[in-house]
Amino acid sequence: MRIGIACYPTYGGSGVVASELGLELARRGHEVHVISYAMPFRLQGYHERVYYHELEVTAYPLFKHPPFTLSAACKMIEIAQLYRLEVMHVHYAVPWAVCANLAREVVQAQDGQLKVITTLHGTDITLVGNEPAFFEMTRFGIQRSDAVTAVSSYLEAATRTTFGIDAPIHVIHNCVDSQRFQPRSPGNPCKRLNLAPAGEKLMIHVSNFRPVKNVPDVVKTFALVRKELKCRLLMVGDGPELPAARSLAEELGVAADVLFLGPQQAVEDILPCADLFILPSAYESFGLSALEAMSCGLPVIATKIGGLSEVITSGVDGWLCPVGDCRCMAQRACAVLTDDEHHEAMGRAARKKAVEHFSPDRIVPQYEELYRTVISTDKGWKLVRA
Ligand code: GMT
Repeated sequence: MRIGIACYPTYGGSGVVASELGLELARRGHEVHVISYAMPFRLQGYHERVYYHELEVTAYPLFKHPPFTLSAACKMIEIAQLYRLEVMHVHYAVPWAVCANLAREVVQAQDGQLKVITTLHGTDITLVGNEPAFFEMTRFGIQRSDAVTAVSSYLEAATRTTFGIDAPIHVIHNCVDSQRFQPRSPGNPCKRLNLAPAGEKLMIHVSNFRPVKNVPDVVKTFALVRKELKCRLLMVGDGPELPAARSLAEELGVAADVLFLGPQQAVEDILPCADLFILPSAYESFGLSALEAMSCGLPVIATKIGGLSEVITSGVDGWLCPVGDCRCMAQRACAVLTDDEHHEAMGRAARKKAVEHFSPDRIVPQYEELYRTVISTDKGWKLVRA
């Protein structure tokens, strides 16, 4: 198939999922055309059958706000026509779903064919898309897509409730490449000497440091854990809450043991060095960063919110605590980090879950099947049943 993929390029789950999916589809022989306004970071390098098309937003003195949505739709039209794309698969509803619907209208008006698939990732429904400024257009983009997928059952239900949608929304979980995200082992060693010079345990948090991630709770939980055992915290990523996290670490007297590593291209090189992943989000539709950690054999301490319970089984491969309950997260973390047998069992279960339930071989064919169904269906997504 000839597939277009549009996504955000920045450090964020939707761009990662879109890029990894594109690479997997190309490996399976499909031709993949990725549209974004910068090279998505997980797409770097040369990959056979993957083509990147940069979208430029025209500036003009008259425009206080350059019309990004129109430029994106025009780029989709250009690429769809040039490469005879069959499907435009957009990741994150705002504004990509609307752009793709516009592009399809134009392509069809010129006697072409293009099907639109929208994958909902989370904040496009729960935070951004339901803002009054975007609500109606988000609903329109979703309703008019030929097929819609959500990355968790939780998000599917939330979309129905928020937007009053009754047509099918296909739940397709995210996946992780377990070959790349491997546990620490003699074959995949990790230089812990600088990270944990005194043999400390290592907790790790990876995110884009947005308010929804509850970054202060990472630091607060760590401060509680550190009172009980020798431990350090690795903070990977960048975003608006980073300066506050630094200040809080100072304030709580743990700054010397918190290492801010910045955004990292290859998080799979750092994750295996750590012992425990922490994700105290106020909301999380899936938690891809947690899944990547689990694939590296790390138990996860997270919040009982959104789709996280579809990824983490509390008490088996991690623990889920109420949002904001740092004491609960710290107690669980201490229990896991001070009992080697328990830690090893949870790490093994985490890896097993990632490999058995969330492998690309299990997930990507679900997208391929959806593409085939949508391409061969004339009347659009209302005929496509989950
Ligand atoms: O997590 C973020 O802040 C980024 C955001 C995105 O769309 O780029 O992530 C969302 O999509 C990820 C991939 O499907 C999910 O794993 C994340 O849970 C989801 N984030 C939230 O729901 C906050």
